[in-house]
Amino acid sequence: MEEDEHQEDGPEGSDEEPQAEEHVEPEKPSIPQYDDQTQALIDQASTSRRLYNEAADAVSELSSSIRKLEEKLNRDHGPEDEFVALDGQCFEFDHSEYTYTLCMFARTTQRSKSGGSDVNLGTWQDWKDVEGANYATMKYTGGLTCWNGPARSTIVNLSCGTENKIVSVTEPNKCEYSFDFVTPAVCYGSAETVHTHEEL
Ligand code: MAN
Repeated sequence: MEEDEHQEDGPEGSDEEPQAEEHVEPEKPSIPQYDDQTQALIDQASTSRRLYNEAADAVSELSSSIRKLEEKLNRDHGPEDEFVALDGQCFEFDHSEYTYTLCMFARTTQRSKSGGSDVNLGTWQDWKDVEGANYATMKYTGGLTCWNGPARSTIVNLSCGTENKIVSVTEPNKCEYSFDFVTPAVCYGSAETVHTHEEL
């Protein structure tokens, strides 16, 4: 007891030091300590929240794939679906100044060889009705708007060829592009042959 008293009676200023140490303690309440049962519930909630977010992300990705597949299913791929295999395929054409790209049923682009990003020359709109030659011309519209001009657009003329390939790109009018594309998909037989196929 005496010793205790001595300590207390001792340098009173030294009492302040332990108090100063105690001041560090208020930081502790910022990391709340829960009883085991509450902590278990918190952990369970965190896990559930993480699993929910992962599932929601997966649903969102699947919805996006379903939407894209539905769009693809609803697209007009020709009277015998002969263009379905081309849907989504991309082809490039090397021009002196630009590299042109055609992504079938999606978009056309132009990229300058001196740098810069892709310029949208149009997104898939529809087939261009040409009497006697349906499914021979594709329209891509609503591309990047030209300075003092229209939104860029592209016409893609299809003709029979042994491989899928862009054979020429021109700009007949400012910001109106014309691609010539050859493909086996338009190497139709005679109308009779097509008819016979339908009967089979
Ligand atoms: C760029 C290219 C050309 C186009 C002009 C219009 O240079 O996209 O094809 O004619 O812009 O300003």
